[in-house]
Amino acid sequence: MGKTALITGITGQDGSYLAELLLREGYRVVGMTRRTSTDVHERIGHIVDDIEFVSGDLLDQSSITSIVAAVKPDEVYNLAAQSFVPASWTQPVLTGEFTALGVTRVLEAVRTVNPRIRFYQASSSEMFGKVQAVPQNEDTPFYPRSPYGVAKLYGHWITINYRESYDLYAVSGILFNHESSRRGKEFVTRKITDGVARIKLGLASELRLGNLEARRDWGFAGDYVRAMWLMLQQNAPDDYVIATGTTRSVGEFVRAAFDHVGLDWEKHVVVDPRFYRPAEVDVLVGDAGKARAALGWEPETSFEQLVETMVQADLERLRPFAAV
Ligand code: NAP
Ligand code: G4F
Repeated sequence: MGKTALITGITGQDGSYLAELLLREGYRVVGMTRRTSTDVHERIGHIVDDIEFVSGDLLDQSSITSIVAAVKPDEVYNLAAQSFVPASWTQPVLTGEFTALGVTRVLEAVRTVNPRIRFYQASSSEMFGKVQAVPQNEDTPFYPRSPYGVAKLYGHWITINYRESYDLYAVSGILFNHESSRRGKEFVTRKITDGVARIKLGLASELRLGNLEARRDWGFAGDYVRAMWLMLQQNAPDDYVIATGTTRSVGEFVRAAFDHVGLDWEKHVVVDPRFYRPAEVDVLVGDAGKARAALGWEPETSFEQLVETMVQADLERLRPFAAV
């Protein structure tokens, strides 16, 4: 009998890649989704018949506990969250409810239903915020700079606390930014590749962005979900940083994306202070040495491949709308 995995956040970018990986590994995959009046299966349309869906919400303890009891998972991947950093300033309480307390609700369900279930928490490099060391690893002190970062830090520590209090196999993956053609269009990489494709196809003339100086350690989401799975296959639970070890500015991503279609970015990009943040994370770069040594994990996709793949996917998606 294959294992059963329960994924919260299965309709998101990471949920879609993780579901694909677990299906390839022979798992029964169950996805928790919240009720919506429209179809949110865009990212998992190609595997929707291979997944079982259950209806629940991070805000609702009883639905989560009932789901864990009914599904009987071997592994729970808690990917659901309010994940867009700017929205955490406009909706700070909701972000705390979803992204912080939601973790406790899922952990409570695991603890009370079956403490042998293995649990993965989607922690974030946003917790390093105003970085206290370069590069950042598992021992770097945290200094979050947004309500989202603060909420993720709560989720990180409650995961460790449940591991230590109840002897759960509960791990926190501290993942640096990871992107793909399935990334939400509000995040900067996808906003850029979508904008570049629109400009190239004559559907737009400018791209308005905020801080071009911010630096991120960008990897490919498909590589990062493999690390999540590996973290739950070890003899003992532990926390890991997952990153490429290289950092690029938003401006460098912009230039690479425009270069790919042979356009001059300076003719199209407009810096718009509306996209500045009340407090910025200036630079992130991770040291994934521990994951490399213990999990055998390495990123397989380069920055250049990531940018090209994303631009190409947006060009193909938008081509039917281009003027002939
Ligand atoms: P995403 O695309 O924004 O997906 C978020 C998922 O959470 C969606 O499936 C969403 O469902 C679900 N969700 C939100 N609120 C919910 C609620 N109240 N109840 C149930 N489900 C809810 O995020 P992602 O990029 O895949 O990231 C996955 C996780 O990793 C998140 O926790 C994120 O914070 C974390 N993370 C991401 C990165 C990154 O670079 N991508 C890095 C570090 C950590 P709907 O479809 O219904 O909205
Ligand atoms: O793409 P972003 O919105 O991602 P951010 O804030 O780094 O957060 C993402 O990565 C985290 C891991 O570190 C995750 F936990 C989180 O859930 C999310 O997936 O912004 C990246 C940078 C920022 O410094 C921002 O100020 O890009 C800068 N930026 C410049 N112009 C912009 C824009 N960001 C957005 N979203 N939109 C702009 O127009």
